[in-house]
Amino acid sequence: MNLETTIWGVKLENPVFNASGPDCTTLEELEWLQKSSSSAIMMKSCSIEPREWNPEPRYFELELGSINSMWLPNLGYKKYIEFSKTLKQNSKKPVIASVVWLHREDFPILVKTFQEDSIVDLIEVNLSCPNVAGKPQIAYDFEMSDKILSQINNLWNKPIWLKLPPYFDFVHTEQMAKIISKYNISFITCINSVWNTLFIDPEKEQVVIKPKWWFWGLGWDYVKPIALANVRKFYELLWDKVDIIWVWWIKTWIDVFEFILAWASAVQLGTIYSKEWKDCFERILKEFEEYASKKWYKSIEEIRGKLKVL
Ligand code: RRO
Repeated sequence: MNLETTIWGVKLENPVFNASGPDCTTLEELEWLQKSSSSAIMMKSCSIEPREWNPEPRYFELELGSINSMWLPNLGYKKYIEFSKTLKQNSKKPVIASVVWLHREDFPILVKTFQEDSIVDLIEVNLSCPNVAGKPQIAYDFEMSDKILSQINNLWNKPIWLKLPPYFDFVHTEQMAKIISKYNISFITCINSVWNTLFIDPEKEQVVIKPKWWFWGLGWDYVKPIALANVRKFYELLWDKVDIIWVWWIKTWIDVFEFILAWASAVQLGTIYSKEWKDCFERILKEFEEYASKKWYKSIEEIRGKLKVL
């Protein structure tokens, strides 16, 4: 089976790579990704200044998913510009930057510098980090999102995509789709963690993680139906304007198959990558390929968007 897929002209050997989340913060971690079967190297979302981790416990695994409140730990954008050069020297794998703001003026600086001074292939603008205390997720503020995109719209030559939070009502998905279609956005990631969730350990009668007043972002099986619905709805609204839609709550080959059916062109591994480390790419791809071949599919394109409706 031909596993190749393309994102806005950037060819990927297969549709599976890491999410900008766990284990993609240091050069050593990124070099591990380079050696793995991940089809691209996605770097951790970065800010202007370096940031530390939130106090522990900040990550917890539940039966059906993981919760995190990492707090955007990263080494500062200048390091990722350096890393991208080293990574591109050593292999042809696409390298993807991810940028995030803490102050209003940050996005234009970050996007412009990655456009001009780095050799990354693609840039993700993270409008949905859920874990910075006192900062709302930007993509829930439609006026602010519009303003930010208008500020950075003319700064890009490299393709830009947006990482979005989940939307729970069509009205909001439609509002965001309208904004996206005004600007030069190539694709979007659906969905970031579902923020504002709480888990209680009944034995200890206690919350399980500490930062941001014990509330956190939820992922994995708990959020899969929400992620699928967001991919599909954005497909219906933007299929002729935004090329590719991604997700990152992937655990098994079944998830890969379902998200591609719903119209994702590629998928990202977050929680499973932090759990199984780099071997998960090869395992999931092999299982996916076996299943798709059994159904006589010969390419990703044959599967993409072919979800049957009643
Ligand atoms: O670092 C984090 O706490 C984090 C980020 Br930037 C993000 O986009 N999504 C998430 O669940 N955690």
